[in-house]
Amino acid sequence: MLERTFCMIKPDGVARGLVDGIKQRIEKSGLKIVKSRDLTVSEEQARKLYAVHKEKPFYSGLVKLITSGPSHAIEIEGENAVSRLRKLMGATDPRQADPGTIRGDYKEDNIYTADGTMKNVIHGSDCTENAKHEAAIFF
Ligand SMILES: Nc1nc2c(ncn2[C@@H]2O[C@H](COP(=O)(O)OP(=O)(O)O)[C@@H](O)[C@H]2O)c(=O)[nH]1
Ligand SMILES: [Mg+2]
Repeated sequence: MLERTFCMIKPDGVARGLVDGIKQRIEKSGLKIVKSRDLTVSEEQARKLYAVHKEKPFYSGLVKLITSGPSHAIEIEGENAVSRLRKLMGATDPRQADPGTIRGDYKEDNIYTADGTMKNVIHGSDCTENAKHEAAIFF
């Protein structure tokens, strides 16, 4: 199925200069970048993006991290784009992410911020419905 998905290089990834390298990996995998832009995520956008996590203990740290500096939003198109991007990203916890994945290869020595929020470089939608919803927040 030809699908669109959404991803965002989070402030920790942008601050480390990983935008171009990550975009090259996405394109090299055969996925097409159809839109991309720099932005700093607002509180309101963060609350929309992470609405499903609002009851989690790490929610406030998540909102704080994603709004902490410049991010880079990307919309992607390709056959089975959602699952292909998730595979390319690797596991949520970078310590569990396989070598060759974005989160695995760009893992920091200390994956936690001072207040205990997990840094994992990139967000990616988990289904086409959420991809559409998330892309509409940022494009
Ligand atoms: N501190 C902490 N952060 C987490 C944990 N699980 C998820 N997160 C963060 O919350 C984000 C959203 O979680 P989730 O949707 O489950 O993972 P993703 O879809 O792989 O990004 C993750 O990318 C992490 O930044 C956790 O157990 N502890
Ligand atoms: Mg998720």
